[in-house]
Amino acid sequence: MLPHHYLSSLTLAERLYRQQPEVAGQIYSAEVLQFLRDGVILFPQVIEPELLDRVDADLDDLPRLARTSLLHGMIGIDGKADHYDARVLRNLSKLGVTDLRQAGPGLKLNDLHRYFDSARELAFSEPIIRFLDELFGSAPALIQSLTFWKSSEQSLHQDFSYVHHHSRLGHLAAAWIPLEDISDQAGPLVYFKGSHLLAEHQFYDWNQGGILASRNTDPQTAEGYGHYLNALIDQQGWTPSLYLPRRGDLLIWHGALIHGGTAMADPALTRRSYVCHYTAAANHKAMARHRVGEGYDFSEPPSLPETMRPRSLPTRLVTAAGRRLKHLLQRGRTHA
Ligand SMILES: O=C(O)CCC(=O)C(=O)O
Repeated sequence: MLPHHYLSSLTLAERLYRQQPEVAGQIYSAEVLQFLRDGVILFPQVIEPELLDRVDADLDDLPRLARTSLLHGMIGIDGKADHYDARVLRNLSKLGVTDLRQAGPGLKLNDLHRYFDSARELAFSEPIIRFLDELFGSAPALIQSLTFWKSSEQSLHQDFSYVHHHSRLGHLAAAWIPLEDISDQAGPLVYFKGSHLLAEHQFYDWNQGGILASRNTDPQTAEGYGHYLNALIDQQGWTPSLYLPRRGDLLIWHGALIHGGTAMADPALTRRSYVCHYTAAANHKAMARHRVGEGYDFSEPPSLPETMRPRSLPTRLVTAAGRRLKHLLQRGRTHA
């Protein structure tokens, strides 16, 4: 994938904004125009507190669910070897972590929307869907959701190099939803306004001009990416913004915005957040399969943790027979 492929896959809104901003100005809402200019937009207090309470209650169950082999998480997201061992949360103990809520920075749980209705509803909250629908010009679809306990401490990056499970790479945006008020000591999200409007010569060369990162990339190239972005930021004079939201706020960023997780000043502080990546549903093969309200979910049909899985037929027969026997005995007692 070369820079010009990326640029030709941008949303119509962005292509218009780049080429004829005055025409775009007459078509799109103030929110979308601000997003096209800055690469980011904040919506204060738009997420319903009751929904966040339900997410909290479900997350309280996680230590129990983490014993199953199905719940996936990641540690060391800048590519440390631990990452692969801890992909299945049961393996967290290999890293000396017994309660995942106590894990250090870098732990992210993948796709909790597949386990919890609350997380699914949060990913498809109305303010997110309404905004992305206008931006993409078609219904948005969820690519993945990530749940963080603490700062990711992830170095600066642009999502499109890593999140490319969709056909039109330029149709990519993410929502950052705080699950609590975020302290400046907890390693907040940092981003650089305007850094999403890359020109063709400003993309990092991952491999022969290609713009996608790969697990097999040699470590020097991966390290060079951070240096490259920092040099570009200096050269362009982009300044960092820290995101210090309150529970109920929402931030949406562009798939090419330079951002990362800052270092935790106080390692004891949590920075609970829910981060969802979206693309446009248009042209996606799986689109008809997983409709959720006005949006779409690209993930596989939900796989359930062991504790919530349907039981085998013999187990169900034995349980049903036991229930029937109990019922008969109770009836016998009332008739006696
Ligand atoms: O919240 C963070 O620390 C970073 C999240 C992030 O960079 C991402 O999901 O792309």
